Amino acid sequence: MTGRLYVGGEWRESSSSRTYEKRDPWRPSEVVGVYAAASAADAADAVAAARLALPAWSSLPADRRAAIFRIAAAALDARAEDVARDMTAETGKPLREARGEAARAATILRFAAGEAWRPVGEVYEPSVPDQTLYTRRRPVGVVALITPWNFPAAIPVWKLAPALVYGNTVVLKLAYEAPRTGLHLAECFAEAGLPPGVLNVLTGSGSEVGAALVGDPGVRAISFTGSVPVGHGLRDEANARNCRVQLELGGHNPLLVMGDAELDRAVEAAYAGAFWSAGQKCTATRRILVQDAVYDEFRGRFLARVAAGRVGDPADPGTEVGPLVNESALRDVLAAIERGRDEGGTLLTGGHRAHDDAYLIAPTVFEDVADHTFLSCEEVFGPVTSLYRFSTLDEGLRRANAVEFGLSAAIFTRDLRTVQRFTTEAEAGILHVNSQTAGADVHVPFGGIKGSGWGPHEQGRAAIEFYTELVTVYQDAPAE
Ligand code: UN1
Repeated sequence: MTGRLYVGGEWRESSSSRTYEKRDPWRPSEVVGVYAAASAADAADAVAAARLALPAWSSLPADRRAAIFRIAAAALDARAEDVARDMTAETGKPLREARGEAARAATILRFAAGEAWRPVGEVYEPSVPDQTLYTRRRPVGVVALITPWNFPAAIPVWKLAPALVYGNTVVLKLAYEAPRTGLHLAECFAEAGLPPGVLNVLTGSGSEVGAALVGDPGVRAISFTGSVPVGHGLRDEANARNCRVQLELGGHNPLLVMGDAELDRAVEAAYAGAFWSAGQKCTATRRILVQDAVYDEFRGRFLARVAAGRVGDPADPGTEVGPLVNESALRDVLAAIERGRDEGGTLLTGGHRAHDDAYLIAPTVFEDVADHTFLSCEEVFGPVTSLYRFSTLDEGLRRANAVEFGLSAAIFTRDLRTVQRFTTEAEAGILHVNSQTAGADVHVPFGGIKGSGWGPHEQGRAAIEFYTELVTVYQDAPAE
């Protein structure tokens, strides 16, 4: 498989002619594709193409934009199985999750098509006669989208769909580790007849292409999902030139299991939250806090569930936990596990590489991890979670909240007063009552508080905030 850049409606090589090989995390000796390594010059060309396309696209009636989205969604549905298989081959995401994600990407496009019909302003009572006083949301201009490999279909789409529907033009930087999945999206839009330059798609390294986009004065807004240090660096540089920035960063998401919880459901949710996608979600469950009365029972059932889990080849539709994305991720996660042990954590299961070739780590569960130590505070992007024992709801909430991050949090309980306290006091942007910490419906806002994000939330109606500029119009009628 080979892939090129999509710039100004044309498929082309990198201006530097450089390419890179993408390997399969399950069979690292196998090259699954060769992709263009875009240069800073390609990034500049993509921004120029997006600027050129902006006036015509932003003045196109919304129903015409929406029509293109509906065709692109159908094109994506038609190739959903290929998208899923390519996603599995290049990132190691288990096929069962990859299939769900491919379908979700098409659903996001259909939701966005509907958004094209919604109001983009409000009318107010005037304060003088013969005046019409209203607001209008207008496109921001050229937006750059810098996307991660862990949701290589859903995240590019949930950024590009609102960006385009509100009349912006886009330069999409795909994750280095997931080029093929994202190129499917570009192909679907090309098939759907999107005008040249409205969506430009680049593959290659973040340090080169991402950096060029951040510094390009033609880029008016940047939406980024990824790591904290990269996000903060990008924000500081872009904000200094008055470029809008939206960041989706990490999480350290707690799951609270109360004494009255439905334990079987809580166990399933803990397993899925901690280990699906090999824990490589910013919404993954990093801490499982269990109330005294049910701690031992929960611990036993959870460890049994982990032992029964299907770990292995991600292309097998029965596999629940596959490999990590690459060798450096494997090394980082193994080092974090080592550090967890050094700092006094007890390893209950897992903790080791589980395959000679594949970047597979056995689902790993710790206990006795002190609250202030590395594993309890820092995001380890892998299949690693820890169990904590607590007694009162006050204590549980206080400890759940005692991290820098605030992306998602979950609780299992049947008690309404407990739910009320949780939804009022849990410090996270996404709260789950009796469901796992991960997951994001297409039509509701998604985003964190505290150190998990920056700027307005993504998805649903909330996306309009970031991708439009609000202007207020005082429109006085001329005298007769
Ligand atoms: C989900 O939980 O389905 O990168 C979505 C991430 C988040 C998206 C999570 N921005 O993991």
